[in-house]
Amino acid sequence: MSNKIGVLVMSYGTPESLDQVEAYYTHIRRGHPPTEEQLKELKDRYEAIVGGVFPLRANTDNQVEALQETLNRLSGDSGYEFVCYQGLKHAVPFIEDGVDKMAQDGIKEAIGIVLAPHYSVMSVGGYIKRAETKSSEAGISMKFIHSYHTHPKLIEAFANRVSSKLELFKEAGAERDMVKVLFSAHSLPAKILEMGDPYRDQLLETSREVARKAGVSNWQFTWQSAGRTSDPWLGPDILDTLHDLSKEQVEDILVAPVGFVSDHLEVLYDLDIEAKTVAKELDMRLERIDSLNTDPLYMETLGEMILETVKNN
Ligand code: FEC
Repeated sequence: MSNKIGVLVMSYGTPESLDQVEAYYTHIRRGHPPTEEQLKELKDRYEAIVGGVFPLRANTDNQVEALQETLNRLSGDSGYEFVCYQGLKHAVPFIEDGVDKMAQDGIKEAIGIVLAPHYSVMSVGGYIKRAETKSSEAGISMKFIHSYHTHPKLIEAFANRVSSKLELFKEAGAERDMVKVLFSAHSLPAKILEMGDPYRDQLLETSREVARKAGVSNWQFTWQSAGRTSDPWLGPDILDTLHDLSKEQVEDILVAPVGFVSDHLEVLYDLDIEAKTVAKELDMRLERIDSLNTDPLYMETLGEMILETVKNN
């Protein structure tokens, strides 16, 4: 008889339509509605990327489906059957809805994983806290994966993407070593460093390993997508980094947003529109590596982390 394990696959979440942006933004702001101006600015960004379509929703659906297939393939005849449930941080189905669904299906044992490789108490920690509270109420025994930022298959997937985009620069006549590879991730309030949070160090480890695997020596790390609040956020921001690099006569930039695993607003707007515009003004060429989405190496990273957690318990 197979032993059924629930997998709560957690991701950021996105609205389904422009008229849901206000509720979504209010949720991100912990119940404080945005001003008219903030709301308009966010809607404009969504409209700019794909005319009101929200790519993160389909990407998360596809990742959850691909992970379930990968897990059941990798687990072979181990006697485990994995069933994946989606739980989103800021949109339906919320994390709590995913846990409820597991309970309705009679799941007693589960694993929680977030579609973000690096741990911060303010990011992955927040997902886990909500899932932990709800699963203990529902009588489900749930274990969590906190990070997987140096998994060899994750590093390989990012390194493959860096190498293939560097080839494009080469074809266009730029020497490989002259292209500055900028690893990036979502900024967080700078106070996390005083709290001894591992987020920044984990991101630097991923960047170092991807650079090593892709044979890149000309790289640096930069932050992106800082929130619009009065607290200081981790920097330098990518737009400032571009200005600094331009002063150093750098002409070719490849951005590798290793803190993200999907195509969504922070990649399609903040990098593909905003950063590209600044680079153009500075007379630089800026390209971005493709997002992982359902890359089999990424799915196997998640699958192997989950199987290891199940087997170690
Ligand atoms: O495509 C989409 O619809 C969603 C794109 C999206 C992703 C994402 C990932 C992360 N965030 C993280 C931290 C914060 C903090 C705040 C914050 C605010 C926003 C806003 C939007 C937004 N985030 Fe996000 N984030 C995405 C979208 N994020 C929209 C609100 C407007 C703005 O500031 O741009 C500040 C909250 C506050 O005001 O208190 C903090 C982190 C990640 C990466 C890890 C993860 O995926 O969970 C960290 C995707």
